[in-house]
Amino acid sequence: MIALDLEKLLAGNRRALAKGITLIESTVPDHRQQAQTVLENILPHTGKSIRIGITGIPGVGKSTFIEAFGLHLLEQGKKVAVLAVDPSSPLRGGSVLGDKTRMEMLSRQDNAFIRPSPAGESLGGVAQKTRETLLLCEASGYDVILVETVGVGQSEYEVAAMVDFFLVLMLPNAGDELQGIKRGIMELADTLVINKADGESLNLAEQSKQHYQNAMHLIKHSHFWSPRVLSCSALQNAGIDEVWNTITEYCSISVDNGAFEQKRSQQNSQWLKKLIHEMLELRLNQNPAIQAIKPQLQADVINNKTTPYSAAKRIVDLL
Ligand SMILES: Nc1nc2c(ncn2[C@@H]2O[C@H](COP(=O)(O)OP(=O)(O)OP(=O)(O)O)[C@@H](O)[C@H]2O)c(=O)[nH]1
Ligand SMILES: [Mg+2]
Repeated sequence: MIALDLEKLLAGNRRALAKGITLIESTVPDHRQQAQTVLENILPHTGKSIRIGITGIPGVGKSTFIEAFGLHLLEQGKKVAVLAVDPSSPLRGGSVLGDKTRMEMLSRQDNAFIRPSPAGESLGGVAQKTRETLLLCEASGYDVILVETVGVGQSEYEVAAMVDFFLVLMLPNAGDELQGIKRGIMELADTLVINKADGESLNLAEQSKQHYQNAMHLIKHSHFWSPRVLSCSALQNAGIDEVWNTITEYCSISVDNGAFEQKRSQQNSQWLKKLIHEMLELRLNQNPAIQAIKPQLQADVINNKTTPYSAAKRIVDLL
């Protein structure tokens, strides 16, 4: 057991929050149990923040942007938490933390909390732990939660599925069509931001903006929101306020028309569904009776001695 003072966590104590996250990230079964109890207790105090996902290719300026954006939010009197979903973090040693130098100012502020991507395998993957950490941060009084991902594999989809607003950062390179950004990502974006719109790239950034504005028209969106295309310079701190204004505008519209709550409910049901699947699969893989008959059934299916349906049914019936 890790001694955790819930009152302190709810009052915004950083050490209590860090302890809570340690519990969530722990692979010790007792800790997992305790973490779930903590989460159930804090649940009534969650949900009040704005959750923003941020993605973009390596070098686009995510860390620099989060530093500038985070500081802007602090100026607005917000408390800001920065989390990361980075599937490659066990190799890279955690993207956000490894980058703390790029968020030097932000990481020194009392009202900012920066947490690197959790490492290691677990049920639901890194995204599961990040979702739970997000809830803890909300209970601890953070008004805005930024969830960063470099977008390897499925991680953009996982992040988009846990946030209210999804931001895709792009480079000012109008010629280079979609810059290796998968089309699916464009469909996830609630707003595209062309970063590095400064110095010699200023014109190029404007061209890119036009290009993407046209491209975004071809993509299907929600009935009340057409994704914007903005430009900014994270380095020179220009255009950052416009990004925030766009997000608050989106939130205000979607809260009013009910889409905000609806999206969160859908995300929760999807999350539930995913966990049920993963838990069932884990049970199947851990069940000795099933493991005993599975190789034979697999061989029978391959040799056309039984159908995949019958084999699957025999396996699942053993649960
Ligand atoms: N000119 C210019 N350079 C920028 C801007 N934002 C970031 N950079 C530079 O671009 C480089 C990459 O920035 P990062 O913030 O580390 O990019 P990142 O997306 O976090 O990169 P990864 O963590 O590797 O995925 C750095 O040298 C930054 O100084 C900007 O607005 N303008
Ligand atoms: Mg970075």
